[in-house]
Amino acid sequence: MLSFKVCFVLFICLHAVLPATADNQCQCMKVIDGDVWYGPGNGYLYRFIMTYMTYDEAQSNCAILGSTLAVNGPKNTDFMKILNLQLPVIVDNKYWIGLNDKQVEGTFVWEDGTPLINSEANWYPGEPNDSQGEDCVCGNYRGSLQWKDFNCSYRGLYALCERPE
Ligand SMILES: [Ca+2]
Ligand SMILES: [Ca+2]
Repeated sequence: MLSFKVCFVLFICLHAVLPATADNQCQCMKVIDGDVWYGPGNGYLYRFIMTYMTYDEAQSNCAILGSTLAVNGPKNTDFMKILNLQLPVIVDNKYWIGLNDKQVEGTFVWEDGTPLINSEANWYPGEPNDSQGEDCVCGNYRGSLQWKDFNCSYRGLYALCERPE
């Protein structure tokens, strides 16, 4: 009985200390097929690939891991800040997210086929500007967590991959 009470008190304290997660989803790390994935608590897991890639290469590399370029994480800066604490290496680096306007200029679409809506958008000031035909999106320009459109064939960004928990 005593140990039950201790467990219960510990449970309550942990709940008070840890940031709230959506529906008690995993704020943790998981090893899948030998790779470590991080969950910031939004129901998805993330892996950061530190190789300079074009957008298409980043898509392929995420697909090899059974994932896609990040879609749900970049929509919520609070979760991205938690992920940055879990994976500090991403803080200062530029990476592709799963968002582009390849099909129709100015109409950005997520990798899951849904259109970008205004309330999700987190553009760096002055972006997107389609400078010389930029159609693919960087999710962390100048460490701001804000987005910038880049030329899809620019081999100079890392990849942030995402998969469901
Ligand atoms: Ca464009
Ligand atoms: Ca741009």
